[in-house]
Amino acid sequence: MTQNKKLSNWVNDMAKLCKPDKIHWCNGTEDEFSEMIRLLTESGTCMKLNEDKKPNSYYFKSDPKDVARVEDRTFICSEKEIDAGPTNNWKNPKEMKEELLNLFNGTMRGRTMYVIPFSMGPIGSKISMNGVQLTDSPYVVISMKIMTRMGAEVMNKIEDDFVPCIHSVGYPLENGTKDIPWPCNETKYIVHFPEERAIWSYGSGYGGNALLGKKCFSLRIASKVAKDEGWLAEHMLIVGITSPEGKKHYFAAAFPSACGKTNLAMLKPSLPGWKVETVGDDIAWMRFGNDGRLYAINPENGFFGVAPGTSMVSNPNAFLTLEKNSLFTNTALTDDKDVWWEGLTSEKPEHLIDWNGNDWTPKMHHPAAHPNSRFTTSASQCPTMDQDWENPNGVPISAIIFGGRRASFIPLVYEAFSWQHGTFIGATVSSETTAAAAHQVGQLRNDPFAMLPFCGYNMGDYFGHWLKISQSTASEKLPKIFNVNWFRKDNDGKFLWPGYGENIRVLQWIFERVEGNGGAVYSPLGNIPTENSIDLRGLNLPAETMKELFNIDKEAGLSEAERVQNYFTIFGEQLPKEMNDELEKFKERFTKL
Ligand code: OXD
Ligand code: MN
Repeated sequence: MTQNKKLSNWVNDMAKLCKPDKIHWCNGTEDEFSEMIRLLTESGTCMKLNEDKKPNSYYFKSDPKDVARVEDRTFICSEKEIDAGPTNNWKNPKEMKEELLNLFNGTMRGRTMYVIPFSMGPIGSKISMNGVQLTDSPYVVISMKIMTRMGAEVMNKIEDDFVPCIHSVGYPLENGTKDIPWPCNETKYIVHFPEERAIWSYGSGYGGNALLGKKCFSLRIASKVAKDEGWLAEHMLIVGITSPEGKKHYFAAAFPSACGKTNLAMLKPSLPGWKVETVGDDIAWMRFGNDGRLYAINPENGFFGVAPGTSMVSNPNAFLTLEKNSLFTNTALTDDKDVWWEGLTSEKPEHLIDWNGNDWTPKMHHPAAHPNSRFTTSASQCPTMDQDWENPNGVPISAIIFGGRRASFIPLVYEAFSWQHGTFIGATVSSETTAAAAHQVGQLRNDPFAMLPFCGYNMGDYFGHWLKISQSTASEKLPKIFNVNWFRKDNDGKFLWPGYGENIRVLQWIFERVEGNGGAVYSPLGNIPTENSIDLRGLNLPAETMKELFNIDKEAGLSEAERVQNYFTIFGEQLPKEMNDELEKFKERFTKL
């Protein structure tokens, strides 16, 4: 319970609407966690994993129709349609509220309504923000306990400026309906009211659709707050890099979903003497400090990482993080009650239960784990967490890195000529799609700043906000901007760059550039490393391959310009003039090539 009138009135109003049997105010204790696990085991939703293999860890299988974020059901309901912009679904907020009031009417019948007070960012920090999520899903309660700072301590700090987040799986238990392991609804709505700063989510129990602190709050709502208040809420990992000489810089990097943000955040460097430490793997909130530098915090408290591809070889630090006290959803299950996914071991087990609950053998053609299967685990368990990862003032950012999956054209790394050019690079990020959202996989789609599904207002205005923010400080204090592409392929479709721990070689070059060293030469995309300025010692990479990784093709550049020009037309009047200026310069540079 709470003495906070605004909060208790809201909870009472929502309870009247949703009609739960009971209300439970979450305190975030271990006892509460155990009770949720008991309930989830009873309803057949979860299974305890082998204590010797994965201590205190649990396995979940979702409904096969509830496996990823649903972008086509995600809405930004600003008062004016123009403020949602061409990249978001919009509906008039009054009409949407009416629809939602109908859907939520009685949606929690036969269930408990859980009240989850949570803080995004360290509790009590000036940069943190509080929210309260109401949900009828105990799976959400335990996930929010891992992913956010949640419970009684936050409740005591909550004043009137919390973000109300209401969530229901949309499966009431009325007239004797029995519960099922993964209740959800065919109808799904993930709705944001950016002016009111409120979130309503209906029909899904999975990931970003249901754990409302993550994408809904920390990106869609926070990006709008950030625009209004003059800071940045970004889809970025944050890492600290220390050189063999003991110098340290922090980088923030934006990549579209499932492009290896978690791997880069926990990278195990292949070059001796270099150290990479983790601040965050998905979201960065950044503000200018008194010294004029940009400081970032990770608002989250855990990782909701893509399981397939994660192994002791590809990402040992993630693997060590998830070995205990973790939740696994939609992975496969081994005969001795451990989890398995594609890429975990070089040899596939003889027999598994796949994510659909069916017998599976290596002869079968479909993957045993869903490509968007996930682990949910506490950041504090990660062996590479940076000593300042919970510093309420954040860490100073020296470089911002963009990137995506691009089989061709985009070189391994290049550096922006200026902040304005860097904003253009961010605005033109595009990537081949993955399984993180429900849509076709492998298509090239524009994903500006990797924020396409996460920007809570007009994307054209967002570009403008990036341009404007640079005026808050002296230009030499701004982070330098870079673009990387780990995913370039040769003519046979094979990756040219080994990736993973070898990416330190690229980070080293970026580090040197930030320090004012590092060889760079002009290219029409931006400055690229001079020959030999990327340290390739110990890596058997033919000189030809390096050439291909940096090959910049005139025709491809001109057709990229056309692609970008077409894309920019969707922003109409909202596209800042500077973006068209940069496009013109881009064209000119390629024309001259
Ligand atoms: C995520 C995503 O879950 O971007 O982080 O889809
Ligand atoms: Mn993400």
